[in-house]
Amino acid sequence: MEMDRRTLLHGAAAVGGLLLASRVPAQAGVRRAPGWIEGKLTGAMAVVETLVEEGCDCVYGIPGAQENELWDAMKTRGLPYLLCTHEFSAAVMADGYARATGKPGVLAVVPGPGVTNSLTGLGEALVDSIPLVAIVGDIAQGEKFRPFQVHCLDQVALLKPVTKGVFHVEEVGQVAAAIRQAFTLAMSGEPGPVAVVIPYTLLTESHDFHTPPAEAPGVPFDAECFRQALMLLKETRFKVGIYAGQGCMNYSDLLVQLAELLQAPVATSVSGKGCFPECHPLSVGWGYGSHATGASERVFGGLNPMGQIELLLAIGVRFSEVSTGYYNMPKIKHVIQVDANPCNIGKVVKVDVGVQADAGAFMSKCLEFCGALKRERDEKLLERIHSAKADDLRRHQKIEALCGADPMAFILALRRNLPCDGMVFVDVTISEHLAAEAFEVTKPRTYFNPTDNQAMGWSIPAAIGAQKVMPGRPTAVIIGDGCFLMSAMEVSTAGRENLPVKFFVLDDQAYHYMQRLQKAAYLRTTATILARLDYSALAQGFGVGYFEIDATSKLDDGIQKVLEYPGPVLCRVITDYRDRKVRWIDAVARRYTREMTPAQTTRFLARIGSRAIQFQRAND
Ligand SMILES: Cc1ncc(C[n+]2csc(CCOP(=O)(O)OP(=O)(O)O)c2C)c(N)n1
Ligand SMILES: [Mg+2]
Repeated sequence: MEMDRRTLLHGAAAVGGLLLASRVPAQAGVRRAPGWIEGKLTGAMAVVETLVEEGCDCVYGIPGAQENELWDAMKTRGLPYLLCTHEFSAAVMADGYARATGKPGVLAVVPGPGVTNSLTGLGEALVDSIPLVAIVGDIAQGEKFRPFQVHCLDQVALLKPVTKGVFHVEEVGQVAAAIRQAFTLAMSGEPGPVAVVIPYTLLTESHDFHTPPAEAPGVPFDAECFRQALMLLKETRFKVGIYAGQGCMNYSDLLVQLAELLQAPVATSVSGKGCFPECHPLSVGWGYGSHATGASERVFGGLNPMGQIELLLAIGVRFSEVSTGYYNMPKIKHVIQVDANPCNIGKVVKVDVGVQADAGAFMSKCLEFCGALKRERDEKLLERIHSAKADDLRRHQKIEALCGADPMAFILALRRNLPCDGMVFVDVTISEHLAAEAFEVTKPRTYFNPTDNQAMGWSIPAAIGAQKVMPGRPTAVIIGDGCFLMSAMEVSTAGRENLPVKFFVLDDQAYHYMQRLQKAAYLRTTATILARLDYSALAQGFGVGYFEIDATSKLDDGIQKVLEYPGPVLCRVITDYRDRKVRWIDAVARRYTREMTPAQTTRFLARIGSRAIQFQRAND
């Protein structure tokens, strides 16, 4: 039976030595040690004390009758919080916080609509392996239960499919331990979201707490498989290439050392962008294959047989649909896959050796064998990467827009003007694929994209969530006008709090992404035209600054002005996609077409044929 994503993550949690409990046992033990939650506290105070002990810097969400006690306790204790406009944003702000800091993000929502609104954001975190702790105030349960309470949905059942696990607290004495276990589970093995559901009546009850610190989350190290991997890596006759993902995000230095030791070109997944500096002479940028950068295709195989990699070392990376352009990567003779979650290993690509290990532990161990692994500096390889990257840049620099701004020119201009430690949040616009190719990322945790759930509207709350705890870090959003319409109200939060996020809206009055997919398959577009918005009036309404860029030639100047503006800014970038080639779309279309059955192909060709001869094609 095919395992679903949640089952896979459970696998990781169980292997990490932590068993998921549906009922949290009361804790007892030694007193007064650091990290303990001690003393007579209400349930709400115990939640807050535990959050403080776990290093939480901000709670995102919206209060309600079932959680007011908690919000009041946060205020009393001085735990920072951020009120958002919708619980989708609460989950996504916590997600942005987690991606930017590396720590679990925390959201607090009411049951019923609070929970259902948050599900899309939690789902994004689940499939993108982002650690979150969702605190849900439930309706009264147990002796206090009454029929037909407001928000009386089954919160636990709703949360289960979009989390690694749900803890349902049944007694006030379990509260602190439940929050602790949630943090541990969120971070153990492959990270992910965890929910703690607390009936609101427990938040006002008191208890004498003696809750110990939780065990640090860990990942087992498979020493035997490491030995086998080492043997393969020592085979200098195989040209080796590294494919690195989000699992490497904390270990950029180790990855650089390992790549230089092995003289291996490095490609990353989309969510791995930044774990290896893309300005490094061994970097080929994002992905490997015809959907990704031209440099990766030339160096990893496909176009140039001389460049063919024979041994792929995949570290902390899954071969997901988006990053691989619908599983479009070239086949590589030998593969070593290293992952914290053993269930991810060999799932998409057949591997010679799979090593369950934390990426950092694996790379550190490899570096202990530097004498045996060292390869000669490969001038030819470095030259090939250099010239392939120069070719890519020349292609990117070609302006295709006739009116308005060229989207690729915008991406290059934003990169030129945003400092390298600035954070950029890229939404589900077709430009996400242009940015993945051309937005050069040199530092970890500076480039963010909702990769595997592709939740439109994600970038606005994610950027606000990160900016809230990273004052002084320049923060930009790249969002299409369609995605903007999904979460635009959240711009008012940036306005209210004066969080200086710069929202660049690529306005083409259409779902261009869908138009590209539809035109290729149907020779016409359906349901893709958007409203003409008055962005200036919106900015005024949200209480943020406003700028407009209407030509490619005005990009640098316009972006500089936006970045220099002291507060949040809505910037409309009038965008002309024209027929700019998007390698990802073309590769996915080719791959998809190859997989059609003969009957599907016949139907497809007949439809295309009949529509091609229509004088006027009805769009939208
Ligand atoms: C919540 C959600 N609904 C629908 C989709 C499908 N979808 C992906 S991209 C897209 C259109 C994006 O349009 P826009 O934001 O204007 O970006 P553009 O490509 O025009 O730059 C749609 C409808 C999705 N990914 N997520
Ligand atoms: Mg659009």
